[in-house]
Formats: sequence, structure tokens, C-alpha cells
Amino acid sequence: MSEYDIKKLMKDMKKCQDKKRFQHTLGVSYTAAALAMRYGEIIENAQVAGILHDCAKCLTDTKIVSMCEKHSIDISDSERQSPYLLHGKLGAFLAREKYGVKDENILNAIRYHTTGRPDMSLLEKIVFIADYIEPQRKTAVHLDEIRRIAFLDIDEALCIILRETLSYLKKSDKKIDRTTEQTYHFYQSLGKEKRRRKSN
Ligand code: DGI
Ligand code: FE
Ligand code: FE
Repeated sequence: MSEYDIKKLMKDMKKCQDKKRFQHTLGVSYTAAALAMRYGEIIENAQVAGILHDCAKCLTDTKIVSMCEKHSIDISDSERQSPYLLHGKLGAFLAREKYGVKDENILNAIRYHTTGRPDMSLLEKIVFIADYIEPQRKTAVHLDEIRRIAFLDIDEALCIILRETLSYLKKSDKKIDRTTEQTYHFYQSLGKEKRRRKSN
């Protein structure tokens, strides 16, 4: 018997998310499952993290902040300025309290899916990438190329996604969270190191 009732989780998300968000949720879950097959992650964990990653997204910014305060979830300065950044942290809390997920790796994949973090676990990387490349996403640039690379070199895909995200945030004059920046630098250095070793 499986530990998770995936169909039930999907039903729960269908109830609380609008049509477009729910289609995105399904897309992330299936894409995360495909990446799990490619890289040797537990498929079910990828599905569950994918289904629940935006479970706090249907709440308003005010509600997200008030719930974080109520449940003593730390709010950084940049999260105060852009409360939607908190939907990962609050999502992980709800995944545990409301949807019964105990696995820390799944909870972390939900917690860090927006900013990423340096030295992510395989599951965290998979959910971060699936969120960006799932089939319903249409607006980001270089998507075809990123989708191809995601199945060839997971760290290279991370690096490109983070670079594109930072460039988009700079262009639209949005406040950049330190974690997003640190994550980019981590995977940029990792890529340089890999290329250096290869050429030696
Ligand atoms: O919840 P989704 O829309 O599916 O995707 P997401 O959780 O990755 O959120 C995407 C948005 O988050 C996207 O518009 C970029 C933004 N984002 C990522 N890092 C940062 C950020 N926004 C700010 N202000 N600062 C960041 O560092
Ligand atoms: Fe999200
Ligand atoms: Fe998402």
C-alpha cells in the first residue's frame, strides 16, 4: 500500500485552486514524475511534492502573512515586501498539518520551490525545475531549450532557470530575495567547477 493517496490530494487541490492553477499543479506533478524517472528519484515523492507545491497559492497575501504569524513561521524582510514568496514556507506547513506529509525531503521541496536554495536535494531540484518547465508555462524565454536541458543536465537547467528568473526580476524592478541570488551563485560556481575539471 502506498503511503499517499495521490488521487485524494489531487481532488483537494482541484477544490481549492482555480482552473488554471490546478492545470499547472497537474503539469508540475507529471513533469516532476518524469524527471524522477530520468534521475532516479522516488516517483511518488515527486508526484506528491508536485501536487502540493502551490497548496498555499490560493490564499491572499494578507492571509498568507497572518497565517505565518499565527503559526510562528519566520518572515524575512524580503518576504514582508513580497508576501507571495511565503507560499512555499506556508505550503510546507499546510502539507504537514493539513495533508499529513511527514517526509522532510518532500516538505523542503515545497518550502524552497520558489527561490531554490544552495545545494538542493535531488527532489528539491526536480520540483523547482518542474514548476518552471511544465507544459502549461508559456511565457518564459528559452523554454524549449531549458526543457531539453532539464532532461540532460539537471544542474545546468537550474543555473539557466535561476539566471532567467533573476534577469526577469531585475527588468521588472522586483525586490530580489537573497536566497534566489545565493542559489544562482551556487549553481553557477558548480557549473564552472565541472567544466574546469572536464577540461583538465
Ligand atoms: O507559484 P508559481 O507561480 O507556480 O511559481 P513560483 O512559486 O516559482 O513563483 C514564481 C514567481 O516568483 C516568479 O514571478 C518569480 C518570482 N520569484 C522568484 N524568486 C524571487 C521572486 N520574486 C521576488 N520578488 N524575489 C525573488 O527572489
Ligand atoms: Fe509556487
Ligand atoms: Fe507553481
